[in-house]
Amino acid sequence: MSKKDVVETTEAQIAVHWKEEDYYYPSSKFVGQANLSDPDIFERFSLDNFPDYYTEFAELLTWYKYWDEVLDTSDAPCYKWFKGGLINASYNCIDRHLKDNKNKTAIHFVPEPESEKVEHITYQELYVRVNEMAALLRDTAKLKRGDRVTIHMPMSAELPITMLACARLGVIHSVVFGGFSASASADRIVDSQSRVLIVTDAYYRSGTLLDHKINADEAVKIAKDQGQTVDTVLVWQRYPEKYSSDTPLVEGRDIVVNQELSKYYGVRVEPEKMLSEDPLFLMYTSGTTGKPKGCQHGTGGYLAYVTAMSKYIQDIHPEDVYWCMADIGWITGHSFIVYGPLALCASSVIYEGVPTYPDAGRSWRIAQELDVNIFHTAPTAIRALRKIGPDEPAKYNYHFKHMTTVGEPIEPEVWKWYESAVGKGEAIIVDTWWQTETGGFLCSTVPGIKPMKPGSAGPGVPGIHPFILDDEGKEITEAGIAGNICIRNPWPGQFQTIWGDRDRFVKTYFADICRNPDSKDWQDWPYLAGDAAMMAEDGYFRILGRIDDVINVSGHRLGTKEIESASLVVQEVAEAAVVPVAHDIKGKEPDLYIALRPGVEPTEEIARKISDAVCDQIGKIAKPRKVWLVPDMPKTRSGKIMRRVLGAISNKTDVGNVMTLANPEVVEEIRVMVQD
Ligand code: 6R9
Repeated sequence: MSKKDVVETTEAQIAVHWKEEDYYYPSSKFVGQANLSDPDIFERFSLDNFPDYYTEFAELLTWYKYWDEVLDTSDAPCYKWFKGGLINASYNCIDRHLKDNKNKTAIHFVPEPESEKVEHITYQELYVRVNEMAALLRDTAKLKRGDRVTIHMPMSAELPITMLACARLGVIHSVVFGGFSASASADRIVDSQSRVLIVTDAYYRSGTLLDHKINADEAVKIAKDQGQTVDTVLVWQRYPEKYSSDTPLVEGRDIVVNQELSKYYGVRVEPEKMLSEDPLFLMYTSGTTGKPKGCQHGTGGYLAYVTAMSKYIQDIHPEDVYWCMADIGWITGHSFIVYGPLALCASSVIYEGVPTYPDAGRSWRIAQELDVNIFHTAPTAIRALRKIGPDEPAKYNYHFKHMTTVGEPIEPEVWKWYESAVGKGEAIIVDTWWQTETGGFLCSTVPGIKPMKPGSAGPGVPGIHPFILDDEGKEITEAGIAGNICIRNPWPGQFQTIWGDRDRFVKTYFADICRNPDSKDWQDWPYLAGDAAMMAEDGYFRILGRIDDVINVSGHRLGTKEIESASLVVQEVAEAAVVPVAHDIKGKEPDLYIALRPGVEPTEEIARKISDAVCDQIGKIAKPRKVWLVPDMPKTRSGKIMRRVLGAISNKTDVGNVMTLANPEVVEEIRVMVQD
């Protein structure tokens, strides 16, 4: 086990934020309509019945051929779920709904400018558009089953259309969050060896139409320098009639999708019959070292899992209008805007802009106009909406039956405002704890069965068996003691590996707690999530935050190493250390400490240059709260930077005993600089 001092930090957090809270019970109206209200599910999904209980999830899908084996563990911990089964994700999200529901809205696309019309795309229209796009990908871009393609697009209806077109062909998509920089896109192009990049030329963000095409040119250039050639860039035009990007098209490389599609009008593409274990997509996420990890998700297992979670935890019925505010460029958007809701034939809302633009009522106007009744967002958005418009929800006529929070721990005060103001006391809330790696939920209450407890995610969802280990790798069975949360069993939504790096996959998530590295038995390979948590007497888990070097900014995971590496590109920088600082809206923000090279005078200009370098290389979401140009880093005698001391200074908490450091005097100097 890593020797990170989980208990010390978490107890401090608990003292500040967390009190044992009362339970909240779902209304009988909710329970009466819930997709899952039979408590026997926990009995059926006990480990004695593993892995067969997961066939209940797989049966929610339409298969060309059923599986030969539920779970193949012969290459543990790389598992194959529903092995031998044949399936297509695009078919399951679209074609199978046409017979009964072709005129139903699949996607409501809400552009950021309120003057623009909302686009309502029926399942039939989605079918037509996905088929035509699939034909373009196959015939113009020459993509085929197993190829990888990088998609760097903002929130728009064209993004799920592109993803589903890839899935139809068996092409593995890798979507990069739209707000990420060209360099982040390039890293993912190189790692996934994509020869095709798909982008949108422009998009709206807080009232400004941003040119996005420019990032594509830059990304292709950087990727080429790193040895990966992109021969085709497909450009969706955001407003083909009104606006086109100033960034010119590159002859022989760039193709305007909107125009090219005219060649494929009316073309239909048979969905590829994929093996259940074939990869569906890659989703890159930050890790403890600089290089992002390409989490590889399979087809049948992933789709079965997110469909079941959408049905039983999100409680989506076909007649619901469901709005998840996340960005499709993150796992939440993949699983709970696109694949899960569409597999269930729901109507899924996609909103281009930020929830608080142009004012704090925007989200509630959207909910009112579209009759949204299931709402899904993150603590960072809830905090922002609460801060700028605590009384806004009451002004609008919408009614949620169900709400979700995801991405970070939610403070009980914020939870209560969410429940009473946003939910108007009528909605149940699920606090879903999970990760990019896990595909779908791990801990949450089942809304029709278990009561809610503000600040706690809840027990493992049916089929997931969590437990806590201490730093020596011993199980903690007592309630109320913080440790490392782990999952005893594999599950179908679990990622299959890190793209191209099986060793890193095993090392990061399993090796530290593996009972026998040669074993092919799943019981020897519990999953280490990398979060600190504790279990209460009632079996509910309270998630306390990351134990590795990851900062969760507004629900987005940023590697401290990524930010540090970005700042080190600035010539004058000698050393960099990033620590998270509490922020009342974003949850955490990075504070960047910099020691300059000898002889370099600290200036505001250098600080700005460093901050810009971080934004350029990663994106604006990584922008440091402040760049502190310090005389030296506090270090241990073996030369390790004491990030914990810097974190205490940034957060104005006790730095503890620093006398054992190699340079204790610098701590006071930095403290004065930061705190006074
Ligand atoms: C889905 C998603 C994963 C990390 C995870 C944890 C934090 C997510 C949470 C939560 C407390 C919740 N996290 N949900 N912490 N309560 N309900 O967010 O995926 O971007 O990979 O982040 O987010 O620390 O390990 P991802």
